[in-house]
Amino acid sequence: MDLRQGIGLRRLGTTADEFQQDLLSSLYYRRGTTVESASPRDAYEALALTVRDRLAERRARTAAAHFASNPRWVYYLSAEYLLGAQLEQNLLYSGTGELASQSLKVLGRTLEEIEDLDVEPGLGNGGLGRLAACLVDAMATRDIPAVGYGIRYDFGIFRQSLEGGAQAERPDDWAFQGNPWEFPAPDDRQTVGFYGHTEPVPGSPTRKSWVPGEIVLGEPSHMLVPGYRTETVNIVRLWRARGSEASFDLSRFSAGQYAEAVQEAVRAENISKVLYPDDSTELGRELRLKQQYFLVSCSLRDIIRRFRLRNEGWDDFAEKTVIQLNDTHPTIAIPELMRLLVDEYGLDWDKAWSITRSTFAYTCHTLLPEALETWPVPLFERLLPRHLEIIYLINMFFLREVEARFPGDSDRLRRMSIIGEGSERRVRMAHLAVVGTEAVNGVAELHSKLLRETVLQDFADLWPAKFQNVTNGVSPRRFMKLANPRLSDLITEGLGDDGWLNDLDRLAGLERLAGDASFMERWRAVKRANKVDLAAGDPDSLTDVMIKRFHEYKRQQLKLLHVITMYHRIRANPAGDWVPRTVLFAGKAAPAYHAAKNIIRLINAVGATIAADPVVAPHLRVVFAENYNVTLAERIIPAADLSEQISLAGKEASGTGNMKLALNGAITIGTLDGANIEIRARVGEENFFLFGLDAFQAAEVQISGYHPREHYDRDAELKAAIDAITAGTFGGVGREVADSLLGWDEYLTLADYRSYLDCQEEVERAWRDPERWTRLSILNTAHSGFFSADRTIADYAARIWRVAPVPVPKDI
Ligand code: NBG
Repeated sequence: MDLRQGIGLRRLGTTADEFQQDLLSSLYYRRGTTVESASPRDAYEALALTVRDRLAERRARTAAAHFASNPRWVYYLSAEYLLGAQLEQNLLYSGTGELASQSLKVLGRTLEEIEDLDVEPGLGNGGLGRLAACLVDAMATRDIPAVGYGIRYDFGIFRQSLEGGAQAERPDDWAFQGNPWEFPAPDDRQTVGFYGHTEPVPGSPTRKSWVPGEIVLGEPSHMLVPGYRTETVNIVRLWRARGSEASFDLSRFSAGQYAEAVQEAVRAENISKVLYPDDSTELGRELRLKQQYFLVSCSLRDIIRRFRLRNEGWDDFAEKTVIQLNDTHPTIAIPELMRLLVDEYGLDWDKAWSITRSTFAYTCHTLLPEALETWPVPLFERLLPRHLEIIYLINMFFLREVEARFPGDSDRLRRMSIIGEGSERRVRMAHLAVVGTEAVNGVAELHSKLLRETVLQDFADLWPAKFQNVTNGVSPRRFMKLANPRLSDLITEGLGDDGWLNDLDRLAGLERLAGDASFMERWRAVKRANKVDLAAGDPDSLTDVMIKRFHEYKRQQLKLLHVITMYHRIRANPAGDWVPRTVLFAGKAAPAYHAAKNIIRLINAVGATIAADPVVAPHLRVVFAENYNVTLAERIIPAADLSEQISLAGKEASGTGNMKLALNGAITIGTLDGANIEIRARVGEENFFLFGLDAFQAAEVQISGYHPREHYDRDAELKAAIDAITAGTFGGVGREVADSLLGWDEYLTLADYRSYLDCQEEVERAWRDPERWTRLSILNTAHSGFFSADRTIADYAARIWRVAPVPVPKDI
């Protein structure tokens, strides 16, 4: 089949004139407006469409190449994607930035003003969602045939603002004005069932038929995911829930019962209405499970549809398909594929199970027991009756396997069962995910080790080869080139060319410049200019950043105790030779997570007290940047001097902000947690500020009985910091924070306080020597090349997916 002729695409022009022509065409033909009346929004949309066309052309060639080679596909299932702003990225990836700036003049606009209209789709909570975006970027860059599947939430992660120093949340109506980057494909609509009952199929012991009680439509649209410096353009396909035609009740409407008439449609559409703003606790909400099944059901049908376009029968399915489960959220895909194969396509159980098991792989992103999803059996039974039956069968066969390996070990059976038998029976999604997949991976060395040795130990005993590690990575395009153009230019100059942008190990070449006086001078100037741009505080102060979701295990409260102690020290000795610092916090707290919100309030209260204190304010400033998102991260990271990665060891699975900051020349102060360990190993012990208990010691402390008060009683500065809070120094705010620290301090904040403070003094000694600091900074960048998402994808491709790149010829 020769697809080359089939495409017959007109090549889009690459000259300024042609680009401008296309821009005007977009304005006239697709926006339906004119130059004279074009609003900034019109200009933005016309430009977006013009750029999008360039990528769509590559997309068409990618699809043709993939179709012709019938490759093994990677399907990435993720409930979250934090894709970041699209315009800037797509200008870079299509190489049209310059053309765009030039052409916009015809509309009397500048690129800068247009870029402000480009709203980022905030379809994720934090690390997990942004990782998904970095990985799809790297898959395209590595020419891996892949589709990312997700949910097109109407409302993304809430917008955060501060009201009286407290977090306030507003809905994020990100696509209110439309989204020019999206291609709706209503013809690829899928039908999803919920509730109802199952009926036996005569003559078959395992096959059943499910009669759902509610039907919802899933309507996809996709966004283009271009690779960098390659022809490949992959897609992310996002599902939006719709009521079926039958869900509108015309007779009720005619009778004036307007709300009742649309009730069913509204119920259906609620499924993709809003992203759950919580990435750490199981919400126990029916709607969340509905979202998960909705994503999975639509995506699997789409995957099968795509498989059948090119293949017949089922023998090749697992050969041609690998489905990566991004955390447990899409785990219901395992029983769903079983249901499709057994009930709908009539395969026998064993065959279906062997296909299913070799199709899926699972990435775990947490160590917090409360973040491992479980669902009450009665809820499952009501919402997905057939799936529960299938899970019971999977569990029965699985437990037989365990019993055969460990005869008589009933305790082990109880621990490993997919159904937890506590006071309430629950389906353990992580167990299902391990049982139903070929590979399970953690996201950093320590995390993978702790998974094997603690959380999933029984499973690792049973199937040691199944467990792997793939250390996370980040996109150097977004977090260096786009976020930090000054540094990127300097690096390119230092290395001689910009090949490092998709071969990040080449940053190692900067090592030889780490002692070069003029290079160092310019490195410092870049950092300073970035700080001026950020305008968070004195650009000559040490910019100390802690940017991440608010969670007690991440220990923003530890940073805060440091700030309060500095406040006390400066007040006690105003004439001291203080290192000026700007402490910048940014991050959201889950709306129902009161302890985290209390910490935000306290940060702002402490910040206000310091700002109002003429003695301390010249030396210390606390800034809380509202509404942390990808766009804001891109502004803060390039300006950071010090990267705070201070979680209690053994709690942060990996972290990815730590990687972005190190790549941008910030130096880490951190614990031996998550990927910090690997960062330290690469950048060198002497170029990393280490403090605190390690994971083993932390576990020991907790086991042997931890008494936070002992630290408080023993350490006068710590006591003073906590007493200041309880005494009302910060407007009476934060007493709950103090109470929890003194009462139980789940994450050993007080145990690590002294070590952290000592380490901050080491930081200041280094800072006082600008030569030394600059060298540290350059070396951090030079040795962080490993943390490219391109390397992460190479690892997944080689060790988990067993897929090879399929380059897209330029002339196809
Ligand atoms: C987060 C971890 C981070 C990790 C990211 C990406 C969840 C459930 N987990 O440590 O907390 O970097 O996943 O792997 O969001």
